[in-house]
Amino acid sequence: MGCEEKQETTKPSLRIQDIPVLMQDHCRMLDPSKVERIINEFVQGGPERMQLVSDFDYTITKQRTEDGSVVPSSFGIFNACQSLPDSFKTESDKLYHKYRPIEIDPHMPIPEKVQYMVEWWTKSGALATGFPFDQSEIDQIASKYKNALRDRTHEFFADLQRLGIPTLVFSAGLGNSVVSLLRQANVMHPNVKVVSNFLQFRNGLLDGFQQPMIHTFNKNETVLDGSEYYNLVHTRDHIIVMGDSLGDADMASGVPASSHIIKIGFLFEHVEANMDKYMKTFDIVLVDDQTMDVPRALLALIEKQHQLKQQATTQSTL
Ligand code: MG7
Repeated sequence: MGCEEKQETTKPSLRIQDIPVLMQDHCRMLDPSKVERIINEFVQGGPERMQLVSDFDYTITKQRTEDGSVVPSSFGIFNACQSLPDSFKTESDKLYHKYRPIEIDPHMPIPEKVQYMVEWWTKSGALATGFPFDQSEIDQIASKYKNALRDRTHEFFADLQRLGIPTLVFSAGLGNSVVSLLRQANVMHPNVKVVSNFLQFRNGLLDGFQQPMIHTFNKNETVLDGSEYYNLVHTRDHIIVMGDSLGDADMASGVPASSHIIKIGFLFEHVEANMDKYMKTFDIVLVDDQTMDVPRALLALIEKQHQLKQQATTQSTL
Protein backbone atom coordinates (compact mmCIF):
# COMPACT_ATOMS: atom_id res chain seq x y z
CA MET A 1 0.00 0.00 0.00
CA GLY A 2 1.20 3.52 -0.84
CA CYS A 3 0.74 4.68 2.73
CA GLU A 4 2.98 1.93 4.12
CA GLU A 5 5.57 2.66 1.49
CA LYS A 6 5.61 6.29 2.59
CA GLN A 7 6.10 5.31 6.24
CA GLU A 8 8.96 3.08 5.14
CA THR A 9 10.77 5.89 3.31
CA THR A 10 10.32 8.49 6.09
CA LYS A 11 11.48 6.11 8.83
CA PRO A 12 14.47 7.63 10.65
CA SER A 13 17.70 5.98 9.62
CA LEU A 14 19.14 5.99 13.13
CA ARG A 15 17.42 4.28 16.01
CA ILE A 16 18.07 5.09 19.64
CA GLN A 17 18.63 1.39 20.43
CA ASP A 18 21.60 1.44 18.07
CA ILE A 19 23.39 4.19 20.01
CA PRO A 20 25.08 2.26 22.87
CA VAL A 21 25.94 5.26 25.13
CA LEU A 22 22.25 6.18 25.26
CA MET A 23 21.33 2.65 26.30
CA GLN A 24 23.45 2.74 29.47
CA ASP A 25 21.55 2.35 32.77
CA HIS A 26 22.58 5.75 34.06
CA CYS A 27 21.35 7.50 30.90
CA ARG A 28 17.68 8.43 31.31
CA MET A 29 15.24 9.93 28.82
CA LEU A 30 11.61 10.89 29.35
CA ASP A 31 10.92 10.82 25.61
CA PRO A 32 13.47 8.68 23.74
CA SER A 33 11.55 9.09 20.47
CA LYS A 34 12.02 12.87 20.64
CA VAL A 35 15.77 12.40 21.22
CA GLU A 36 15.87 9.96 18.29
CA ARG A 37 14.04 12.43 16.04
CA ILE A 38 16.37 15.32 16.90
CA ILE A 39 19.51 13.21 16.54
CA ASN A 40 18.34 12.36 13.03
CA GLU A 41 17.81 16.08 12.32
CA PHE A 42 21.33 16.79 13.62
CA VAL A 43 22.85 14.04 11.50
CA GLN A 44 21.02 15.18 8.35
CA GLY A 45 21.80 18.88 8.98
CA GLY A 46 25.52 18.25 9.49
CA PRO A 47 28.12 20.19 11.48
CA GLU A 48 27.38 23.48 9.64
CA ARG A 49 24.07 23.82 11.47
CA MET A 50 25.38 22.84 14.91
CA GLN A 51 26.34 24.92 17.92
CA LEU A 52 27.12 23.89 21.49
CA VAL A 53 26.21 25.85 24.61
CA SER A 54 27.65 24.58 27.88
CA ASP A 55 27.70 25.65 31.48
CA PHE A 56 31.15 25.52 33.13
CA ASP A 57 31.14 24.76 36.87
CA TYR A 58 30.41 21.04 37.44
CA THR A 59 29.47 20.62 33.75
CA ILE A 60 32.91 20.93 32.19
CA THR A 61 34.52 20.28 35.57
CA LYS A 62 33.66 17.04 37.34
CA GLN A 63 30.96 16.77 39.97
CA ARG A 64 32.89 13.92 41.59
CA THR A 65 36.60 13.07 41.26
CA GLU A 66 38.16 9.60 41.57
CA ASP A 67 40.13 10.50 44.69
CA GLY A 68 37.20 12.28 46.33
CA SER A 69 38.91 15.69 46.29
CA VAL A 70 36.58 18.64 45.95
CA VAL A 71 36.74 20.75 42.78
CA PRO A 72 36.29 24.47 43.51
CA SER A 73 33.86 26.58 41.49
CA SER A 74 35.22 29.42 39.35
CA PHE A 75 34.37 31.89 42.15
CA GLY A 76 35.96 29.43 44.60
CA ILE A 77 39.25 29.57 42.66
CA PHE A 78 39.25 33.37 42.98
CA ASN A 79 38.37 33.24 46.68
CA ALA A 80 41.34 30.94 47.31
CA CYS A 81 43.80 33.61 46.12
CA GLN A 82 46.19 34.46 48.98
CA SER A 83 46.49 38.19 48.33
CA LEU A 84 42.79 38.96 48.80
CA PRO A 85 42.20 40.98 51.99
CA ASP A 86 40.81 38.96 54.93
CA SER A 87 37.76 41.20 54.96
CA PHE A 88 37.01 40.12 51.37
CA LYS A 89 36.79 36.48 52.41
CA THR A 90 34.61 37.02 55.49
CA GLU A 91 32.24 39.41 53.68
CA SER A 92 32.03 37.19 50.61
CA ASP A 93 31.17 34.17 52.81
CA LYS A 94 28.41 36.20 54.46
CA LEU A 95 26.94 37.05 51.06
CA TYR A 96 27.08 33.38 50.04
CA HIS A 97 25.21 32.28 53.16
CA LYS A 98 22.56 34.94 52.63
CA TYR A 99 21.95 34.61 48.89
CA ARG A 100 22.70 30.97 48.03
CA PRO A 101 19.58 29.68 49.88
CA ILE A 102 17.50 32.22 47.91
CA GLU A 103 19.06 31.09 44.61
CA ILE A 104 18.00 27.47 45.22
CA ASP A 105 14.74 28.11 47.12
CA PRO A 106 12.18 25.82 45.41
CA HIS A 107 9.25 28.06 46.44
CA MET A 108 10.26 31.61 45.51
CA PRO A 109 9.16 32.70 42.00
CA ILE A 110 12.05 33.46 39.62
CA PRO A 111 11.17 37.16 39.02
CA GLU A 112 11.48 37.68 42.76
CA LYS A 113 14.80 35.83 42.87
CA VAL A 114 16.25 37.97 40.08
CA GLN A 115 16.46 41.11 42.22
CA TYR A 116 18.31 39.18 44.93
CA MET A 117 20.74 37.73 42.43
CA VAL A 118 21.46 41.20 40.97
CA GLU A 119 22.09 42.34 44.57
CA TRP A 120 24.45 39.39 45.22
CA TRP A 121 26.56 39.86 42.07
CA THR A 122 26.63 43.67 42.62
CA LYS A 123 27.76 43.37 46.25
CA SER A 124 30.29 40.73 45.30
CA GLY A 125 31.71 43.05 42.61
CA ALA A 126 31.86 45.90 45.13
CA LEU A 127 33.89 43.68 47.49
CA ALA A 128 36.35 42.93 44.69
CA THR A 129 37.27 46.59 44.42
CA GLY A 130 40.14 48.85 45.46
CA PHE A 131 43.12 46.49 45.89
CA PRO A 132 45.83 45.25 43.55
CA PHE A 133 45.41 41.79 42.06
CA ASP A 134 47.32 39.73 39.54
CA GLN A 135 45.78 37.17 37.17
CA SER A 136 48.77 34.87 37.82
CA GLU A 137 47.27 34.06 41.24
CA ILE A 138 44.17 32.60 39.56
CA ASP A 139 46.38 30.77 37.03
CA GLN A 140 48.40 29.17 39.81
CA ILE A 141 45.34 27.82 41.61
CA ALA A 142 43.58 26.82 38.37
CA SER A 143 46.65 24.81 37.32
CA LYS A 144 45.95 22.38 40.18
CA TYR A 145 42.54 21.58 38.70
CA LYS A 146 43.20 21.14 34.99
CA ASN A 147 42.81 17.39 35.55
CA ALA A 148 39.43 17.94 37.20
CA LEU A 149 37.69 18.37 33.84
CA ARG A 150 35.37 15.51 32.82
CA ASP A 151 37.05 12.49 31.25
CA ARG A 152 37.51 12.96 27.50
CA THR A 153 37.03 16.75 27.69
CA HIS A 154 40.20 17.17 25.64
CA GLU A 155 38.89 14.85 22.92
CA PHE A 156 35.46 16.51 23.01
CA PHE A 157 36.88 19.99 22.42
CA ALA A 158 39.12 18.59 19.68
CA ASP A 159 35.99 17.10 18.01
CA LEU A 160 34.22 20.46 18.23
CA GLN A 161 37.19 22.25 16.73
CA ARG A 162 37.68 19.72 13.93
CA LEU A 163 33.99 19.98 12.99
CA GLY A 164 34.08 23.80 13.20
CA ILE A 165 31.23 23.89 15.74
CA PRO A 166 30.96 27.21 17.62
CA THR A 167 31.15 26.45 21.31
CA LEU A 168 29.84 28.81 23.94
CA VAL A 169 30.92 28.27 27.52
CA PHE A 170 28.34 30.22 29.45
CA SER A 171 29.03 30.86 33.12
CA ALA A 172 27.49 32.98 35.82
CA GLY A 173 30.74 32.36 37.68
CA LEU A 174 34.08 34.13 37.21
CA GLY A 175 35.30 34.21 33.60
CA ASN A 176 38.95 34.75 34.59
CA SER A 177 38.99 31.33 36.30
CA VAL A 178 37.03 29.66 33.48
CA VAL A 179 39.41 30.88 30.76
CA SER A 180 42.46 30.08 32.89
CA LEU A 181 41.37 26.48 33.43
CA LEU A 182 40.35 25.94 29.80
CA ARG A 183 43.67 27.44 28.57
CA GLN A 184 45.77 25.36 30.90
CA ALA A 185 43.86 22.24 29.88
CA ASN A 186 44.66 23.13 26.22
CA VAL A 187 41.04 23.25 25.10
CA MET A 188 40.63 27.00 24.56
CA HIS A 189 40.50 26.61 20.75
CA PRO A 190 39.49 29.50 18.43
CA ASN A 191 35.92 28.14 18.13
CA VAL A 192 35.42 28.47 21.91
CA LYS A 193 33.90 31.62 23.38
CA VAL A 194 33.51 32.23 27.12
CA VAL A 195 30.68 34.52 28.19
CA SER A 196 30.89 35.15 31.92
CA ASN A 197 31.76 37.76 34.55
CA PHE A 198 35.29 39.09 34.07
CA LEU A 199 37.30 41.15 36.55
CA GLN A 200 37.67 44.82 35.74
CA PHE A 201 40.72 46.92 36.58
CA ARG A 202 41.08 50.68 37.06
CA ASN A 203 44.38 52.48 37.69
CA GLY A 204 46.03 49.14 38.44
CA LEU A 205 43.45 48.21 41.08
CA LEU A 206 40.58 45.75 40.95
CA ASP A 207 37.28 47.44 40.12
CA GLY A 208 34.60 44.75 40.32
CA PHE A 209 33.19 42.91 37.30
CA GLN A 210 32.77 44.01 33.70
CA GLN A 211 29.27 44.47 32.26
CA PRO A 212 26.94 42.85 31.39
CA MET A 213 26.45 40.99 34.64
CA ILE A 214 25.69 37.30 34.05
CA HIS A 215 23.72 35.83 36.93
CA THR A 216 21.85 32.56 37.35
CA PHE A 217 18.64 33.79 35.78
CA ASN A 218 19.79 35.84 32.78
CA LYS A 219 22.20 33.16 31.58
CA ASN A 220 20.70 32.67 28.12
CA GLU A 221 21.32 33.78 24.58
CA THR A 222 19.11 36.85 25.07
CA VAL A 223 22.05 38.54 26.87
CA LEU A 224 24.03 37.97 23.65
CA ASP A 225 21.48 39.72 21.41
CA GLY A 226 23.19 41.70 18.67
CA SER A 227 26.68 40.67 19.82
CA GLU A 228 29.38 39.39 17.48
CA TYR A 229 28.88 35.88 18.82
CA TYR A 230 25.13 36.06 18.26
CA ASN A 231 25.74 36.97 14.62
CA LEU A 232 28.05 34.00 14.27
CA VAL A 233 25.62 31.44 15.65
CA HIS A 234 22.09 32.70 15.09
CA THR A 235 21.71 30.73 11.87
CA ARG A 236 22.92 27.55 13.57
CA ASP A 237 19.63 26.06 14.63
CA HIS A 238 20.83 22.65 15.79
CA ILE A 239 21.94 23.04 19.37
CA ILE A 240 23.37 20.86 22.13
CA VAL A 241 22.90 22.39 25.58
CA MET A 242 24.74 20.96 28.59
CA GLY A 243 24.42 21.80 32.26
CA ASP A 244 24.24 20.50 35.81
CA SER A 245 21.56 22.88 37.14
CA LEU A 246 17.93 23.13 36.09
CA GLY A 247 18.44 26.78 35.06
CA ASP A 248 21.11 25.71 32.56
CA ALA A 249 18.41 24.16 30.37
CA ASP A 250 17.31 27.68 29.37
CA MET A 251 20.73 28.76 28.12
CA ALA A 252 19.58 28.60 24.49
CA SER A 253 16.26 30.35 25.08
CA GLY A 254 17.24 33.34 22.92
CA VAL A 255 17.42 31.24 19.74
CA PRO A 256 14.62 30.97 17.14
CA ALA A 257 11.70 28.77 18.17
CA SER A 258 12.15 26.56 15.12
CA SER A 259 15.53 25.33 16.41
CA HIS A 260 16.15 21.72 17.34
CA ILE A 261 17.72 21.45 20.77
CA ILE A 262 18.99 18.48 22.78
CA LYS A 263 19.46 19.33 26.43
CA ILE A 264 21.83 17.14 28.41
CA GLY A 265 21.66 17.37 32.21
CA PHE A 266 24.35 15.99 34.52
CA LEU A 267 22.69 14.94 37.77
CA PHE A 268 24.80 14.02 40.77
CA GLU A 269 23.41 15.36 44.04
CA HIS A 270 20.13 14.21 45.63
CA VAL A 271 19.44 12.00 42.64
CA GLU A 272 16.10 10.64 43.78
CA ALA A 273 14.70 13.99 44.93
CA ASN A 274 15.77 15.74 41.73
CA MET A 275 15.09 13.05 39.16
CA ASP A 276 11.55 14.08 38.29
CA LYS A 277 12.40 17.72 37.59
CA TYR A 278 15.58 16.86 35.68
CA MET A 279 13.68 14.38 33.49
CA LYS A 280 11.08 17.06 32.67
CA THR A 281 13.73 19.71 32.02
CA PHE A 282 16.49 17.87 30.14
CA ASP A 283 16.06 15.50 27.18
CA ILE A 284 18.91 13.31 28.41
CA VAL A 285 19.70 12.98 32.12
CA LEU A 286 23.08 11.46 33.00
CA VAL A 287 23.31 10.21 36.56
CA ASP A 288 26.80 10.43 38.09
CA ASP A 289 28.44 10.45 34.66
CA GLN A 290 31.82 12.18 34.92
CA THR A 291 32.66 11.93 31.21
CA MET A 292 31.99 13.68 27.89
CA ASP A 293 31.07 10.34 26.28
CA VAL A 294 27.42 11.12 25.51
CA PRO A 295 27.94 14.49 23.76
CA ARG A 296 30.95 12.96 21.95
CA ALA A 297 28.79 10.10 20.67
CA LEU A 298 26.33 12.62 19.18
CA LEU A 299 29.20 14.43 17.41
CA ALA A 300 30.56 11.11 16.12
CA LEU A 301 27.21 10.32 14.45
CA ILE A 302 27.13 13.78 12.86
CA GLU A 303 30.73 13.44 11.67
CA LYS A 304 30.20 9.96 10.20
CA GLN A 305 27.28 11.10 8.04
CA HIS A 306 29.20 14.25 7.07
CA GLN A 307 32.12 12.12 5.85
CA LEU A 308 29.78 9.86 3.87
CA LYS A 309 28.23 12.92 2.20
CA GLN A 310 31.66 14.34 1.39
CA GLN A 311 32.80 11.02 -0.10
CA ALA A 312 29.64 10.86 -2.21
CA THR A 313 30.23 14.40 -3.52
CA THR A 314 33.86 13.64 -4.34
CA GLN A 315 32.87 10.48 -6.21
CA SER A 316 30.13 12.21 -8.18
CA THR A 317 32.57 14.88 -9.37
CA LEU A 318 35.18 12.32 -10.44
N1 MG7 B 1 28.07 32.60 43.22
C1 MG7 B 1 27.57 33.77 42.78
N2 MG7 B 1 28.27 34.79 43.31
C2 MG7 B 1 29.25 34.27 44.08
C3 MG7 B 1 30.29 34.85 44.86
O1 MG7 B 1 30.47 36.06 44.94
N3 MG7 B 1 31.10 33.96 45.51
C4 MG7 B 1 30.93 32.61 45.42
N4 MG7 B 1 31.76 31.81 46.09
N5 MG7 B 1 29.96 32.05 44.70
C5 MG7 B 1 29.12 32.88 44.03
O2 MG7 B 1 28.98 29.53 39.07
C6 MG7 B 1 27.92 30.39 39.38
C7 MG7 B 1 27.49 30.20 40.84
O3 MG7 B 1 28.36 30.87 41.72
C8 MG7 B 1 27.67 31.24 42.90
C9 MG7 B 1 28.02 36.20 43.03
C10 MG7 B 1 26.19 31.09 42.62
O4 MG7 B 1 25.69 30.01 43.39
C11 MG7 B 1 26.13 30.77 41.13
O5 MG7 B 1 25.12 29.86 40.76
